[in-house]
Amino acid sequence: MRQSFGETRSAFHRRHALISPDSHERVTLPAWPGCGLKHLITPALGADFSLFLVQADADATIAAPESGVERFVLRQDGAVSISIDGHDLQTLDHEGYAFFPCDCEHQISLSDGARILVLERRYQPLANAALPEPIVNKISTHEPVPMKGDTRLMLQKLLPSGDGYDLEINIMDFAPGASLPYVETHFMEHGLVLLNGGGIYRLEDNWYPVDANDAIWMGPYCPQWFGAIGHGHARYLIYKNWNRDPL
Ligand code: UGY
Ligand code: MN
Repeated sequence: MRQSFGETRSAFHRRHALISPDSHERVTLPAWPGCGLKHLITPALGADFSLFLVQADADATIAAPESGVERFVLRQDGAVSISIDGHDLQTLDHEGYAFFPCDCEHQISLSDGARILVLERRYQPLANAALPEPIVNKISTHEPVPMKGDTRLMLQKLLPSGDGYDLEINIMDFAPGASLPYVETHFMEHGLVLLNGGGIYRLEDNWYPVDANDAIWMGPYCPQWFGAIGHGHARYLIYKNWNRDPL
């Protein structure tokens, strides 16, 4: 989508934000040597997580985050491999992803130019629930299932649903003309990245045209609805905090 001079589609409100690529800001961080980072969603907005894009400017090796932080990584481009607990490197290929529970010793190896999407948040432990297992997989291994019986709106859950997991990361695929069945409002929050296609996103009382590579933060109780318009499918990756009592 073209921007006029001095304008942006990015918008920041109390319960939501739309972050369009024209307003990405590149930074470096000590924990990501040799990489440029573009933070899309951070706790500074009010979110309980960070969602950011990473591009390696040289071959880079990245260590696990600080204790208590869980991490999800989706390969976007280039050579990306991971090692867990000192085991052999495993390569992430097309739409490959990895989930590292908190305190899971691991390394991410990125070749020069490789790109990944990263989500990190502080784990919410649950008494008597074992820590979740690390996962290395790819999106295409999950059979899409219709959401609420509508075959024009397909869902893939990338993480298992055991008690140890305190988050969901899903892929939602909308056929042209499909929409969410109602305006959702819930206590969970979302981080969303549009992977393909576009449509209209309702966030609180605003309606936004959205396109591939846009990111959205939906805070708790943000009224939300999406309708896919255009010729192709619209498809997004969506995080939500999950499986934990809101008290
Ligand atoms: O899982 C969800 O809450 C999802 N249906 N929300 C959304 O797509 N905005
Ligand atoms: Mn929702």
